[in-house]
Amino acid sequence: MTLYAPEPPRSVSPAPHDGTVLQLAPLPASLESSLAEHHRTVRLAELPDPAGYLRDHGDEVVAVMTRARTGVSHDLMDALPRLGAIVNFGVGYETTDVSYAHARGIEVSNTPDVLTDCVADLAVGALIDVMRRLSAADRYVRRGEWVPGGFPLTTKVSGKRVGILGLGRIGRAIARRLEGFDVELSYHSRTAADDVPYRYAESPHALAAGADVLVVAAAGGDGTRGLVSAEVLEALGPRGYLVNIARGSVIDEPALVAALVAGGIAGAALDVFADEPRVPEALMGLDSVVLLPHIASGTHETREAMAELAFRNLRQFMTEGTLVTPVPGA
Ligand code: 8YV
Repeated sequence: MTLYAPEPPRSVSPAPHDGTVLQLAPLPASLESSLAEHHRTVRLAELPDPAGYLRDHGDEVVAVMTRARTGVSHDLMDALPRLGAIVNFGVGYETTDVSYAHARGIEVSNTPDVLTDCVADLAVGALIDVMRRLSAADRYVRRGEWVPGGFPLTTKVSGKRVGILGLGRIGRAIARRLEGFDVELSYHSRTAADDVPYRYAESPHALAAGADVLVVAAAGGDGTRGLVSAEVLEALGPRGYLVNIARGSVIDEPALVAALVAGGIAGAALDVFADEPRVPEALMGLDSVVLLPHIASGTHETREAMAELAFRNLRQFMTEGTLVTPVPGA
């Protein structure tokens, strides 16, 4: 359907930000219908000539809805002179240059908190999966191998040393859950936190060197790119496990693949990859690796809460000119 001249919504938002909402990425159905119901919404990717639309109608757009994989480029911001808000469906927003947006007077929002529980739950589940080989054991039973033999022994989770890279909301929620497993917790983040009982490690390398499991919970983007390097993986060692529920970019993926293939680390549970949805072919046959399709926030409850919060951000911007959960500047 062409949306050059969208149907007027049932209740167009009043000033101060009357105008078109440009949707850049697919969103949950409930969010898309709220958008269509309340705001003039244009889905850029569905237009026959997106560049032509931006040229002829770019000055009608006051808000953009996007998600982490898509973000908003400099060129797109430049093409939308009245743009005032970039509303992200998701907590991560590393694909949007927030400093550039702020310099142009554009505010950016994300969906913090509402997904913390589910992402932390999945991190713990993935950690147990890779150490106890749940997915591998499931495949073993399905292949009919249980009858002839016994499944190889695995690695105990409780009592281990777990290092968390990035102690933000999600890192803290993972740590809280793991306290129940009597693990020894340490962490590394840009600055030490004074309100947690966990040991602070001065660097990712020091964190990995003192951990049996390294859990990556740091935000993506240039500031954390390749933080888990070949050297960090080497420090984690052949008995160490890696869990990543953050962003593929935080890990040097070729180094990780090489370490897993060579037994440089014991295993990895990965919900995120450098070039999603592509997963390195070399990992496909490894039982020491749990491969997940970026599902950490993917429950009905959490995606609905994310959709609601994203919509509340948009609505408040359109009616009052402010955002509910704006992201901070650099
Ligand atoms: C989503 C996420 O899978 O919120 C994030 O940053 O990575 C996940 O919750 C997705 O990116 C939502 O667009």
